[in-house]
Amino acid sequence: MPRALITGITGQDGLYLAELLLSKGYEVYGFMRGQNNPKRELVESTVPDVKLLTGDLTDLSSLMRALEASQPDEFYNLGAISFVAYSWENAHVTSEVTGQGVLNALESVRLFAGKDAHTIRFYQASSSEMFGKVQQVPQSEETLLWPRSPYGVAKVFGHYMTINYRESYGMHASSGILFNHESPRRGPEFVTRKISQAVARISLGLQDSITLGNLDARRDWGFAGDYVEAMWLMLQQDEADDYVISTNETHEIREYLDLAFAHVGIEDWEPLVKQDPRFMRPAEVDLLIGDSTKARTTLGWNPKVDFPSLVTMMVDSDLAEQKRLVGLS
Ligand code: NAP
Ligand code: G4F
Repeated sequence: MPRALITGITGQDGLYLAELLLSKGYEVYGFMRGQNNPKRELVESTVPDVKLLTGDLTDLSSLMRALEASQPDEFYNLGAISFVAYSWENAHVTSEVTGQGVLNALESVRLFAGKDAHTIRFYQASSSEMFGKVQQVPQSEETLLWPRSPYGVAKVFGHYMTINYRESYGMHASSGILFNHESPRRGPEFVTRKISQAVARISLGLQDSITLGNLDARRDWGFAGDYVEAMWLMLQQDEADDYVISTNETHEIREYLDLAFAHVGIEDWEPLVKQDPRFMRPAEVDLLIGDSTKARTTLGWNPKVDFPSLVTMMVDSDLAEQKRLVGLS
């Protein structure tokens, strides 16, 4: 039975990846921080077969202990402070967790396994946020990185550390440059979920309007369930490498609003959407659109859920949740 260790188990991708690996017969260990973490219950009820270990990406010895306890064949480093807006106000801790946390994870494998470090296949959750002020359209593995946020800068550090450990120590360390991926498990601070939750509440008469920031930004949005499959495929290759994972389509936030409101029968949504500078960013990433040709040809990966299906999946899930919360179902 192969064994996998996942950091970020309490997050959106951690849960989907754990489900995928359990379905493939893996013994799965989840690394989570904190005494009395409020997300523990969610993990225990969603993926009860995952064995939980506590620690923090900023604490090398806790990663070493997790490796000792899990003896993994595969290590998926998904843990990060992942909310871009938060990273300006908390730049130091973001660089420690999202940046140096990657170095700690890589170093823990190297120290733990020594000359056998290549036998623990390592996945780093890199991000399209690294492309920032994009230097090429669409963005591929060859595109120059130009991060626009402390989060993006920290991800660039982690990305190059992963490549460096591959080149310096022969580690099987791959970096997935994933474009935005969403799901009903997305945190409500991210724009897609913020909208799907508000649309559900507005249609049920529980909320009057939604306040957003920049509606002109464009993102290449996919479904998280499809994207964790790409992570797994990367670690099944003989050689470690870097791959862009994307749908290769881009959409404005306005298009997400169009589809989400239309799904609950509201065509004229403009009066229901307010804008507030509070939600604008000091530097914006205006346009993301990926070119995932390499992943499609080498890994045989293809996204299955398209943009309209993703939007309706999220709105339907929030409608069900809101109805349950107010006792309508
Ligand atoms: P998420 O839902 O925000 O999950 C982040 C996870 O990191 C949570 O489990 C969180 O645990 C954990 N974490 C935070 N600080 C930690 C620390 N100091 N030590 C250990 N764990 C810590 O993010 P996601 O959407 O699943 O994304 C997974 C990874 O992919 C992240 O690295 C993200 O940056 C990257 N990524 C995401 C996307 C996307 O569109 N979703 C795209 C590209 C890359 P708590 O519950 O304790 O906070
Ligand atoms: O949903 P977002 O917060 O995601 P963002 O910044 O693109 O980051 C996500 O994707 C990255 C991959 O490219 C990941 F690495 C990262 O961890 C995270 O998962 O914002 C999307 C866009 C931005 O342009 C933002 O300015 O939506 C715009 N936006 C407009 N109003 C808003 C809002 N974003 C949020 N969160 N809240 C708003 O009210």
